[in-house]
Amino acid sequence: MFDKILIANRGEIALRVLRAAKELGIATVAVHSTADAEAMHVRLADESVCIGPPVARESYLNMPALIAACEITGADAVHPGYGFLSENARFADMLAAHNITFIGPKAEHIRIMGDKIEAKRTARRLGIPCVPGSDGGVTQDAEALRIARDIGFPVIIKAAAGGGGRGMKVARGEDDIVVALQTARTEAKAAFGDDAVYIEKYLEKPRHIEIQVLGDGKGHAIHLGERDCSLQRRHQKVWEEGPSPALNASMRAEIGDVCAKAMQELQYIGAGTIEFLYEDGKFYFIEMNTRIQVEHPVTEMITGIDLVNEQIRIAAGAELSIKQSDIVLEGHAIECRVNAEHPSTFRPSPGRIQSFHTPGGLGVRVDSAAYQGYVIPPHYDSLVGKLIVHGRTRNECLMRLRRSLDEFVVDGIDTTLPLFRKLVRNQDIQNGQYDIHWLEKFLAAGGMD
Ligand code: MV4
Repeated sequence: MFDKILIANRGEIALRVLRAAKELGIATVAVHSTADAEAMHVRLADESVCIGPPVARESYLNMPALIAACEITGADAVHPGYGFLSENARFADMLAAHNITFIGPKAEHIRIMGDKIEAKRTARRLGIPCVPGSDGGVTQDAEALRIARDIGFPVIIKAAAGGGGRGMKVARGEDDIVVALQTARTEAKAAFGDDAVYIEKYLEKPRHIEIQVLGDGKGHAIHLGERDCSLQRRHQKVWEEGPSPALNASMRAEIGDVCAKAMQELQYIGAGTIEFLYEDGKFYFIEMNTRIQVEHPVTEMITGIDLVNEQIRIAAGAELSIKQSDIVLEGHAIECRVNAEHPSTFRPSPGRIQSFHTPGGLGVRVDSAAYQGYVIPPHYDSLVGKLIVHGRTRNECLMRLRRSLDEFVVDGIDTTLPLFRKLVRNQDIQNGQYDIHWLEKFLAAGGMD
């Protein structure tokens, strides 16, 4: 096992990793920018190193500074958390070259999944169902038109280097395809320095359902059920829950087994998420994330499995501590991302938290690095904390969530708490009847006015 882990992140996920490391008896090193000197992850770590100025490019994304911090402190492994360098294959390679373990998958698998064309080709080869579309990249108008006619309109053109919703263009008919292809390629080149794009059938009203997987690269891989992340605004997840209100046990077992077998075949190492669009009873692969995700506590609450503990143990060479038959999904969990943003305009609201009181009680978990008097810096994402609530049934979970949201106090800044207090009382949400466009429509219709 590792002696000392360096956590290349900040905020609630740095605390989450710290806690897992402490339970394993592993010493921790926090890194921080000058803006984060007073941050909770710095206070709770055994040691800390300042790695640069507030701007992330020069601190949390600064690979040489992170390697130097490992060498100064003698850390033998790095946990990247989510965001920042968590899906950077060059960082994984660089750590390996310095004999430091990257707590995550092989660089090769990060690289494949980072290229959305390669990811889809790999998924298809592994027997994962994909959205109908081009076999690889598309460059020519005639080729795009032929594929679009073949799969039928509407189609969507996506950047190979994109993901998370950046650089997508929908073409509703033959007249749109040339402009959509050109615009997508130009935007992809400008945003990612790579103009490779591919075409898919555009699904009009899908849900976003993702399967959590764990592999040990030693012949074992399992799935831990799904999370429904359909409630998003501008490709930012707002509310995640598991199990999905749209699935039954046999559909879950079927797609879960496909994913687990695929990860076993790939010899995937660590935690991963396979993202699908789900429409009319069918799953369509879109992307795979090779990191721990923000919403991982939903899965932890319904399985009882500590995903970060598994990540660390697997990276240290251990086998999976659980087999598929040990995974029993119990009850229901919902996560609300409480952001420092205005609840209807979503304008960022950094500043000093005057008063901070988190809810508690049975089935209630708050993952946050905030505290009374903490000043949220303007340089990073606006997550203040995650409220995760568990119940034996979805209804019990909703009841407990309603009560928890009413207990939660964050004064001094705007937060998205009022949005969640509305959502948890909404009839469609209570019925579990929503797709990927539901939240934007709710907001556009004045749901928060
Ligand atoms: C799609 C789609 C419809 N059809 N692909 C957006 C984020 C990126 N990960 C994939 N995205 C989409 N891909 C096909 N073939 C609709 C979206 C999409 C979306 C997906 C998940 C959650 C919210 C979304 C909001 C708008 C569009």
